Amino acid sequence: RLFLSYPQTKTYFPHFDLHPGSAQLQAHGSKVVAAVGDAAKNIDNISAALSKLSELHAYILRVDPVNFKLLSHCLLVTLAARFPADFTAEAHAAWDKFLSVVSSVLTEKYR
Ligand code: HNI
Repeated sequence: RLFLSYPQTKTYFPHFDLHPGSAQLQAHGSKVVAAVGDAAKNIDNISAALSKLSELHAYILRVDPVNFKLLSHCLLVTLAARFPADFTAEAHAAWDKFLSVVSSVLTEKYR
């Protein structure tokens, strides 16, 4: 969804097979979601839980922070589409807040 809705994000993945459902995309999506899971399990200290990833995104990958907002939006839309009954206004607000903390942590080393 990220690459289809916001094609500019593809520039970070020139080495990937970005066709919908590709094995590489599935494997990568699963790593990303596992990291979101780590953040949820360490919700009191997301900064420490994601510190390695924060360094990777800031110093090595140099992903522009705007892209984190785009990905967060795609994650919200996906949750809403897959779990319509659970996606109440409260769940929406909570996920939005949580993903913005995760994004801040992953981009804080840029400063
Ligand atoms: Ni991200 C690699 C998690 C946002 C571009 N990213 C990872 C890895 C995880 C990860 C986990 C794998 C690390 C490893 O193999 O050691 N990325 C996350 C999370 C978010 C995020 C949790 C936000 C919620 N990444 C983004 C965004 C972009 C991005 C917004 C750019 C659009 N990430 C990358 C790239 C890689 C990457 C590029 C390296 C891919 C590869 O394997 O070469």
